[in-house]
Amino acid sequence: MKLPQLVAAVGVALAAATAPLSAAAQDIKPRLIRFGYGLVEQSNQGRAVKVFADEVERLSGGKMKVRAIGAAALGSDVQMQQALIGGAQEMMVGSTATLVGITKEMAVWDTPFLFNNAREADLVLDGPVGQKIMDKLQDKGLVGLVYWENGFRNLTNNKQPVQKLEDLNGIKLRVMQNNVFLDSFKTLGANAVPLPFSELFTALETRAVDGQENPYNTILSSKFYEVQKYLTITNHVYSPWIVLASKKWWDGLSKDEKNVLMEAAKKSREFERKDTREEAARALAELKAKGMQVNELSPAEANRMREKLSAIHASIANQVGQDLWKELQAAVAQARAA
Ligand code: TK8
Repeated sequence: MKLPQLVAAVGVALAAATAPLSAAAQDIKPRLIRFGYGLVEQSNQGRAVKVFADEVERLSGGKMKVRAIGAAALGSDVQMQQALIGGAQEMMVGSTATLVGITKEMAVWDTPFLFNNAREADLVLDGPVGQKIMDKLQDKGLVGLVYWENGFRNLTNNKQPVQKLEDLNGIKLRVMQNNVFLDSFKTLGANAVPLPFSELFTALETRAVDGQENPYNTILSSKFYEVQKYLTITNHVYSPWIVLASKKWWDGLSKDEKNVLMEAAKKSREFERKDTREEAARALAELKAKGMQVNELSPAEANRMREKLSAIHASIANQVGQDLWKELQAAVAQARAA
């Protein structure tokens, strides 16, 4: 072989090795994936599900199709989790907080003031501790693919501006269905009521509850500003979302099909976090423009709240086990120093 021929031959071989296997050559069957989520289509959650769906279709050469069903039309987070476990639904995205009844270790993500910023959250969630907790779902019939950002949560209510801890007294506050959230807000003096997200707007509208807490993005996309007057910037906890598959269904997929879903999930995570952060950065101004009265806590009051909430750390550690709790604290410290 002459040198130019050799170069050409090596070039062809390299191209073959690095080109993605064409979808047609892979072990991919026609599949319909019912993917449920709780927020509306025009939300950060809805936009990212769309990215996931498009990516699955593209990577599978159109063989795998995602039917995205938002606005809790397939049920609340908890109902969808059960449908996944039973194999009646293939995929969903929802709060890790609503999984605590299934996998108790998920409670670590509900630790108040665990992360100071999104960078720390990304490092810990995408690192070994995040993976370890995600893997625990498998014993319960669920497969976790990736974490998305729900975001830092802030408080809204319809009674009075919350300027100090005592202002929470007597406020009937909807919380996610999990004991850490329940304990957190009881500790702060609120009358905490667990309710599925799918019932929240109506509960606020009919004044069955006075308030709730969620990231700016959700307060905006779910139009809570229509039924809530006061917003207090608390950033009391960072909530992840998690993309889940039914294990019953997942176990029947080929390696190539699993790869398509994993790749698409990673792509959607990248998109979702960026999109969510961009939206959060402008959402507060929009909520003000919609008429919400916004206040920040004074540093002294923010500290009082923080201190009160540290009282529940011990019970979270007990619930998830001291070893995991220590691992988590070490991972956070490492992320903070990075
Ligand atoms: C959407 C929920 C929501 C969560 C909540 O299904 O329940 O307040 O923040 O994002 O998962």
